Amino acid sequence: MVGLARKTMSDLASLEQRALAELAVCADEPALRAWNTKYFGDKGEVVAALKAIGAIPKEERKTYGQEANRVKEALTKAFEGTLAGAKERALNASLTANPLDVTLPGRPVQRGRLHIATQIMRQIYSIFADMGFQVYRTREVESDEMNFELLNMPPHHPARDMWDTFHTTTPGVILRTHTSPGQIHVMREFHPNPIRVILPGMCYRYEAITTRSEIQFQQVEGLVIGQHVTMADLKGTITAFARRLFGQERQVRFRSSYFPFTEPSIEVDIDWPRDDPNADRLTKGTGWLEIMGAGMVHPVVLRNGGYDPAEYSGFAFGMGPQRITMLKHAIDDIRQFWGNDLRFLRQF
Ligand code: FA5
Repeated sequence: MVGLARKTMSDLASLEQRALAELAVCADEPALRAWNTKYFGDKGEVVAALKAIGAIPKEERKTYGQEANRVKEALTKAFEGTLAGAKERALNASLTANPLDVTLPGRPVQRGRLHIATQIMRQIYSIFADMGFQVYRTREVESDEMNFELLNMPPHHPARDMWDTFHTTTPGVILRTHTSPGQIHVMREFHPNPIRVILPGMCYRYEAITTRSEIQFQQVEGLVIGQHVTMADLKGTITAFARRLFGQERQVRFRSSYFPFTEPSIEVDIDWPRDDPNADRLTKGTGWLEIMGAGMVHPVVLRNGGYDPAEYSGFAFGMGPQRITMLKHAIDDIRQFWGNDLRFLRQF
């Protein structure tokens, strides 16, 4: 038994020498990994030597065990040191082969931005929010009844010619031509409370596409209903809005007009700086630019929304943010808005 233990002790000594000698000639990381498997893998030699502890006679087991563990520690330490050295050599070699210039400027991160249409909508929301208006969204696919009839345009009313639309395959279901049908939705939901909302959203018209007209465009509708709402409130609200958006020095002009759902109806113009080189072209020589249609809500529409015209009155307005943006930024073709040309969009 003593002989076996002694032999095993000398095996440990030769195992250590052999392992260290092989480690010394490992040239790179893969070679080191192979060495590690040979000695420390599941069937590795060091692992086997440790497993052998149990088979050593009791009186020698302690000495053998201590020696086996010392060899294990020594080899582990030697392996880790050699591995760290190999990694550092590999890193240095790659840095020398592909030098890294830390003084080079970084690659700029491409930053996105909001579409110009979104920017102007947010500007409009914020101006009206300051005046106590809520944003109310309604559907883009509407019934003929909502888009026309309840807004005081029965079938065959000549005013329908102003708003030719897209029809769906379901009779009486159309794409809305303006945000005004939203007025009926709001009134029916809010009745009998007072109302102060804006209704933004996409509208659709079946008309020739030109530099000023698209078949798809945004509108922002406004609706105020209360018990003593007058034309003075309409004029004050719109003037405050126009000056916030275009500049405090702007003059605002109200012209009489016609919409079936308002009475009286008006159109709103702002003056255009005469020193602007585009002034003549934009204003057709008049010095004034139209920004929206508006008026006092027609009694028929109030009634259709559930409000008694003897008790309630209100005003409404509707504007086209694309046309307004064209004025603000001297954009000469409305088709740019949905054309997805980054050269155009990046300017804003
Ligand atoms: C209307 O649509 C009315 N519903 C506005 C209104 C609301 C009046 C409430 C009174 C009370 P109009 O058809 O003029 O009106 O359109 C309003 C705005 O939408 C226009 O001034 C214009 O800025 C914009 N717009 C109309 N058609 C187009 C189009 N094809 N392309 C781009 N913008 C358009």
